[in-house]
Amino acid sequence: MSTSSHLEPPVAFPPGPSLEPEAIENRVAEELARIPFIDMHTHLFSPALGELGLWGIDELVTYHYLEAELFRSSSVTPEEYWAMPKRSQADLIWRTLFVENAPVSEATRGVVAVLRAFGLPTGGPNLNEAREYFAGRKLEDHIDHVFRLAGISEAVMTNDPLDPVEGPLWESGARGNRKFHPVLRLDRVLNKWTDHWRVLAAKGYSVDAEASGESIAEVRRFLADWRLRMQPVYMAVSLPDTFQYPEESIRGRLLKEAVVPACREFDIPLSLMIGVRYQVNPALRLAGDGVGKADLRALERLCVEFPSNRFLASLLSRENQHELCVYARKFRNLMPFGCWWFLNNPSVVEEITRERLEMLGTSFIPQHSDARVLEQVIYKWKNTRRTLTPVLANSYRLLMEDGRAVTQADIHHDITRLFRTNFEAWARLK
Ligand code: RAT
Ligand code: ZN
Repeated sequence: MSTSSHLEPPVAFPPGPSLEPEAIENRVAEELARIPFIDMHTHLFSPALGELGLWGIDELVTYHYLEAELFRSSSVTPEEYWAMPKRSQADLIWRTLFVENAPVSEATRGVVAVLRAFGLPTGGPNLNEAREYFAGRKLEDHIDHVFRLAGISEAVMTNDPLDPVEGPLWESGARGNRKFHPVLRLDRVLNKWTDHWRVLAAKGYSVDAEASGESIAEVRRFLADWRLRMQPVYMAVSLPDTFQYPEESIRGRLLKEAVVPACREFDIPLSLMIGVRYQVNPALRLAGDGVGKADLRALERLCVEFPSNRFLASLLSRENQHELCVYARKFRNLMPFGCWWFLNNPSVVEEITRERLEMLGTSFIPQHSDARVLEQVIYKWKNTRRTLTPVLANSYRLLMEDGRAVTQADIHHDITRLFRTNFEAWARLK
């Protein structure tokens, strides 16, 4: 069982001697392992939010990234699959993707890395031993252990006030804690007003189907109430590839007149995750979304119109990444973050991060895990460290070649900035 700990607190580093070129890669790897990261976007939940928090082997194996892969390698139909109990779904995915085929994809390899981290068999014919192991874990201790193995000190949640299960938990007193920061996620309000305005109305806000009359002011009251209740570190929304701003739509008005002003008033960022083509194959449910290139003029207009707002931005399309860097060079209120979802593969992460370092120095946030199942942070952060070690090392080697000495203190400072303080400063955590 691996017990390696990454969680030494960040320390001020004496500058020290300049490093030899051959030493760079090891020093980068050491600092990446030593500095506890902040995972600034996940779908994990603090234990106070009860059953919402997913963990354990059956959840890991039925992750929607793996469900998408199942349907390519098995003859099971989505309808047959959804009718199965979770345990049988996990057994089928294990057999198909891990026993009958070598698990070489990013998402399947991730499960192998997690099993390995807990000293469990990685090539067994079934999941019995893993099930037994997870059944014996106590959640609070397990969370500490997992965070240590992943090298993270904190995870930022995704909290939906209109979720019929989650909303009432907050209303009856659930809170974030020092390990789990809340985020006010607004997809239902902004993207699905027609289906959800009645939920707001039922909670006592005077809103209507067209978001007319008092609706905008009432949405602001709703945001203010939830800001007090949840203390979110930012507000967030995922947006389609067709997103435009300004836009003659309910979303356009709510964004401009309620959400953006509320973020400014509360001095928190708005996270825009743009580029989803929702439900291109609805039979796959959560795995049914696709990707499309977005028009980043929308982001430009938001940055221009609201210079005193801070925007976190993650773009789902690989084709948007260079443009995002250019916009970040133009607008100091724009913070690119993460290699989101279909981009979180070593080949693409390497390319995007290299480009960002070249264009933005260390003024961006390289990654978030997007973990939906607790133990996923172990493999997702392991992969980030492994992929970024040579990328960062190469930047320092080029710098040395061009005539500037590099010390361990430089490396420590930069990695702390990338994986902690850029986010802390943006979200006013410190
Ligand atoms: O990566 C994912 O799990 C996606 O399904 C989405 O949840 C995405 O990350 C999001 O936050 O909308
Ligand atoms: Zn997400």
